[in-house]
Amino acid sequence: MAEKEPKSIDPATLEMIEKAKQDGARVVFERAESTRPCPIGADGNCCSICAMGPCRVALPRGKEETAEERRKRVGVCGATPETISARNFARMIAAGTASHGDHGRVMAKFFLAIARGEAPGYEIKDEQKLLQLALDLGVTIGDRSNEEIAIDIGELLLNEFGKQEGELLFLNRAPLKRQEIWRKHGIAPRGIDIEVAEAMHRTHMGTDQDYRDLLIAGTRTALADGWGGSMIGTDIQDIIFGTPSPVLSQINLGVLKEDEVNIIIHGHEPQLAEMMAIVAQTPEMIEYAKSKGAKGINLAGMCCTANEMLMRHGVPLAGNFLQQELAIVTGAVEAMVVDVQCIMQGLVDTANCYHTKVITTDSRAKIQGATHMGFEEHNAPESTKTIVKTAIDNFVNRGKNIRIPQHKTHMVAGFSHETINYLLGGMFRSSYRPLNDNIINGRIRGVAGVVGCNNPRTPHDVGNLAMVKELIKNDVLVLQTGCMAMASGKSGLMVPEAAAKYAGKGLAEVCETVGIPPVLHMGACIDNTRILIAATSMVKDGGLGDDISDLPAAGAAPEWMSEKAIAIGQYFVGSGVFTVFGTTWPTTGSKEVTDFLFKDIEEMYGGKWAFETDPVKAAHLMIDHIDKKRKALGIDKTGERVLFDMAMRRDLE
Ligand code: BF8
Repeated sequence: MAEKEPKSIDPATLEMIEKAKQDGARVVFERAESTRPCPIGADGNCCSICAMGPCRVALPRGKEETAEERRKRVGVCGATPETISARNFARMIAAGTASHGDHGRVMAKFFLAIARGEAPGYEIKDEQKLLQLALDLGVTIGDRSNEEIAIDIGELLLNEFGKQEGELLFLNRAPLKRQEIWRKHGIAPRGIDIEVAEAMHRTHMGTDQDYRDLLIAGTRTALADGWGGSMIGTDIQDIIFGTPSPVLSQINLGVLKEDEVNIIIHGHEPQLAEMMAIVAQTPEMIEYAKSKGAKGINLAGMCCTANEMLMRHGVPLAGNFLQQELAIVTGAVEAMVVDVQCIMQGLVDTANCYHTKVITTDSRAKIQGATHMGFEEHNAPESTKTIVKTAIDNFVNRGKNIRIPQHKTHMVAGFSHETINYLLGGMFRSSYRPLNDNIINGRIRGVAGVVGCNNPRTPHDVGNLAMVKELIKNDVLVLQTGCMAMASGKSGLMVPEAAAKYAGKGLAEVCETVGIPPVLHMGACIDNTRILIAATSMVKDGGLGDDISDLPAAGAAPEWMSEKAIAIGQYFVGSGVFTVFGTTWPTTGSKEVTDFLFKDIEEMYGGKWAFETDPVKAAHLMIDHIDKKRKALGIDKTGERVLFDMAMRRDLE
């Protein structure tokens, strides 16, 4: 990033970066300046998996090497740059899959606890989705209670983690052709944990030392995330907490309130946040807040826990990943309550400059210097009340140095797969047919998933905004999750009026007719599985080929930073999707590995990676791919609008 380039496109973020400087508080933007990335590690050329190293096998940039020099450019054990690069990449996938998998496992256990009456305060909210899942999994419904059915489902899904043989149950949700591809190439995952464990074993010193083999095993591991751990998480959360439907809310640091107790919930697993939404609004807690001089309690979200709360309850979002410390810099946050993943340790240091309490709640994610208050799901209302009271008690400790940026934007979220189905087709004939028809007739050029994180190595939210605007201007409908969805929300792209303002004519017409924004918020990162299911539904509704790889569709993460993002990208590639990442690429140090991921892999799985730091150019890589797929389907003549009758659709199929 050039020195003078603004660190963010978001005025609230810029305002708080300045305030942090004035207050002497350190935040991620400053740390990113003082700690530059290691160029050898960034390219995937550093091997640190044993004590003979770390071995750095980088070829100095711009240098040509002789065959002899190349032969010698290996680690102490002889590991080649390809092995080292592929091993590092596979380990990123394993870590991402483990994170989503552990989230899914906790949800499966929680679901069982609810069904067995061991988690008072929670219930099964979406009976329809429960019964649909029972049908999908072959669980008997009959005249059994929801709880009895849920116990069978919960046990089946929990078994997916430790399963040693066979295939994951949800693989059969994919198009048949996709399932055949997975089987043919030996990448149908057996169980979730075994794929993660095997990936870690393969990447141990002296085990798998064939880069192609490592990357193939990595793909199987990633599929255990997308069609396993993450999908289990999404489905169970919908059943317990409700499947999202459109909801209006607001986003950015301006949602914090000067005269109320501000509690931020941050992380990924929503069981505590769900209970907090109830407890924080009880008369008892509101009265308690008033007794301390506050007018009420204001709950706001950060990162993916925020997305979960937004999607189901319309709880406002304080911001995305790079804004977590900046919320504290306002001086108005009584408690930052965190669970797991994407929680910066720097929060504690920032909080030390203000009165904010950083409260960890999960036994797997403690932070030195934070207050740990373990959340007990078996005693959820009481344990949540203790946390909320701690936040209220802290209101009296606020200093005078309070500044809440006056920036917040309206957004509509809640576009689950079921909701899109319903909005497009109506309650009695819900389907993706109208979407497919509008793709076939050319009003909509294609569909793009733009997801992922923020990364301080690239200006905050800039890549997302440029890419998404370019896509919708070119009639590409955009589906979003995670921190990129929040970036679009802040920029006003997630309201229906955005269609007329930013979308191309065809996409705008469809959005206006259906009443949806041109950019749809589908949830947290774990909910990227909703995009897999939406893509599968498009295939199944006909007219757009017989596999996900045939769809005029593409994926991107312009500002990614986490290992979870690599796992997600790899499961999209392994599901047949062309996927473009920005900011940095972790295998640049090995041409062979990069070529395999960017070219060869397409012949096997129908999907491949690309890397492009310019978001507009990246958008055009996606559009070119979409056009290529349109041409292959014979629907590339977008000039005239043709109304397809059944016979014509059958011909296309
Ligand atoms: O899982 S998008 S920064 S918050 S990793 Fe993290 Fe990235 Fe945000 Fe959600 Ni996803």
